[in-house]
Amino acid sequence: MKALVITHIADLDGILSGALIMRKYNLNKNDILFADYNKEKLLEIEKMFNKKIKKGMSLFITDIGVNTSTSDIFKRMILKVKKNKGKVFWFDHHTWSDEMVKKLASLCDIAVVNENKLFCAAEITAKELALKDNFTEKLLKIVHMSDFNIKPKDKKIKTFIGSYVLSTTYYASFNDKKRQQITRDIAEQLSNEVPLPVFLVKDAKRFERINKECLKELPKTIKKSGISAIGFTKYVSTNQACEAIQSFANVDIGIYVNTETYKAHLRSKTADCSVLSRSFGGGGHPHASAFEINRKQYNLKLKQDREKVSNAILKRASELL
Ligand SMILES: [Mn+2]
Repeated sequence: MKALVITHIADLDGILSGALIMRKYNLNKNDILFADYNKEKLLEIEKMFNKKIKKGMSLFITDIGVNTSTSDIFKRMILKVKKNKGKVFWFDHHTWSDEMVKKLASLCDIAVVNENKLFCAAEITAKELALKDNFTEKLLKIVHMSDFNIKPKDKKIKTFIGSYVLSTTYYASFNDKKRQQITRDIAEQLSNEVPLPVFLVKDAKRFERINKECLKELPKTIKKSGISAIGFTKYVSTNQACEAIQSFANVDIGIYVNTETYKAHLRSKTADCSVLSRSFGGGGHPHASAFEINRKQYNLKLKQDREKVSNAILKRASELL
């Protein structure tokens, strides 16, 4: 089958979902487009998609949810595939609004979407493609722990997940083109049954020291209001940063703003933080979600702008949650 894949760039779940489809249908690494929730970046992906789409080509979208700012872009791409007599498959496990299900999932040939408490995107993808080999099974167990933030007991698995978290966090600071390329390289290795590429381990090690230092910067930036607290730093793994904020401020919702990528990452123990993320044009799960800070509006290098951002987010949080 001729196919294109649009999958999530940020973590192992998205990358593996793409790699599984790549292996099943013998795709080239350039047939995978790594995307995010950002509208401008998704418009770039659409341009790449438009260059690649051919008659009879199918489209797989994996590990990506949709929000009101990106839904029209996805709709255009889906309709284009259908017009070219291709099929569209969407495998996701993030929270979808009823409106988006109606607008987009209904256009797909197969859509396994919306919040899924049991399976992450790679698991759904493997199931739908009937991939049951040892390599896939083994890796799915790891990606499941990684995506659901389950701490592994096995030390080797812990290091394995840690390498992916550190390296993908590092690659998030690359420019778009370089990040796209290196993520495709990871997918290619995974599709060739190499679970842990050598360059990725090296990059993770190189990044580990920076990660530790930036994590130390976090506590002095934390601001708290009600059940939420927010902190600013960069080059830190998302879960680690949010957990540090939650425990430091003793709150339910930890909000980590990455001053490099302008992304706000939310983690909560009880409250549904995805409501807050969606209100800012982002998305995710009830206890793990994210949204983008407007670069044109704020300069996160400036203290006064960081304060404006924290105030706006904490205010909205106290209104919604
Ligand atoms: Mn995922």
